[in-house]
Amino acid sequence: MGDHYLHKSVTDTAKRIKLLEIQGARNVAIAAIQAIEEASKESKAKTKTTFIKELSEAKNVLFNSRETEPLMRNSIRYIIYNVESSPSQSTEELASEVSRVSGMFIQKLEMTKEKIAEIGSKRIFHHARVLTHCHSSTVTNMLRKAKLEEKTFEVVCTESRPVFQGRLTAKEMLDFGIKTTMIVDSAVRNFMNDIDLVVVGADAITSEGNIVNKIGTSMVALAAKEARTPFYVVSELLKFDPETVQGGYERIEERSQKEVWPDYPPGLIIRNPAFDVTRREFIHGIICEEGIISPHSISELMHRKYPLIFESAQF
Ligand code: RUB
Repeated sequence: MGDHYLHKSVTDTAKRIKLLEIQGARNVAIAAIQAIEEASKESKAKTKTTFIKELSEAKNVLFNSRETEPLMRNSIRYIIYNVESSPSQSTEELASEVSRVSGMFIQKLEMTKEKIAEIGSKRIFHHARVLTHCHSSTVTNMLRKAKLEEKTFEVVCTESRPVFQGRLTAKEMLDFGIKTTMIVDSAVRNFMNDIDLVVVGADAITSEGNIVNKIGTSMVALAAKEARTPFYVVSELLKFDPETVQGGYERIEERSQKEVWPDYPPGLIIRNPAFDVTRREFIHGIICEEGIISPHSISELMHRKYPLIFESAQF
């Protein structure tokens, strides 16, 4: 590895992300940013070139921990872009630049989360029955806000097989004092006629306005469309994947068969994609920090609001 090395915070964080000890796009991105920051604070690099090599090795390890995480990629590339374009050559100064940009990014994520909650909670009306799939911290924060506004509503959570992130959602809802029902994933259509609106998170938003979220989301969207139930995606704009503008497809992570059946019989083929794509025609609106927008407007909005995301996409 020459005179540069991988910091333990990076390898540990990548491992925890892979094992789903840290889950959900926002938590994954924040953990990755913090790992990069810690690594650069303790970097022993003597030159800017070595410092950047360390950063890009850390980037590769973190990017490989989970494939479908453009928020993490956008944040880390943006940090590296700032270091590359800094006039400074001193590694101490570059490490402070990493801290500055990391802090700014995390603060931005906090602000967007609150803004989204403020906007989205208005769609949670009195006595609404809200269905959600998997666990999205952006969704649960929005529902918490609606509850704090003293609205009475109930939530239906799917289990979200194979690793049951729906249980995290259910526990959070109960902690917030929200009436909560859990159903198995395959019961969604059965209950859809009793649901007033569906809210799901996103791991990625593509240039065409499609969204990538936990496996099964597209089936929930299909059932919602059939029942004419509004289907909202609740997501910060920084989950937009600039690579999709250039023709790239969002890669869908395929996880271990053992998550589906730990001691599966030999010879059996098991497929376990973590996410699927919900096409924009199924999406009523994307609830983001800029308001409730049509998925059609995403590329234009991104170019206007976050031009640097396109510029830093090469890093
Ligand atoms: C989590 C998932 C979430 C999004 C958004 O999948 O699909 O809906 O990541 O979450 P996994 P957030 O558990 O496999 O990571 O709003 O917290 O970013």
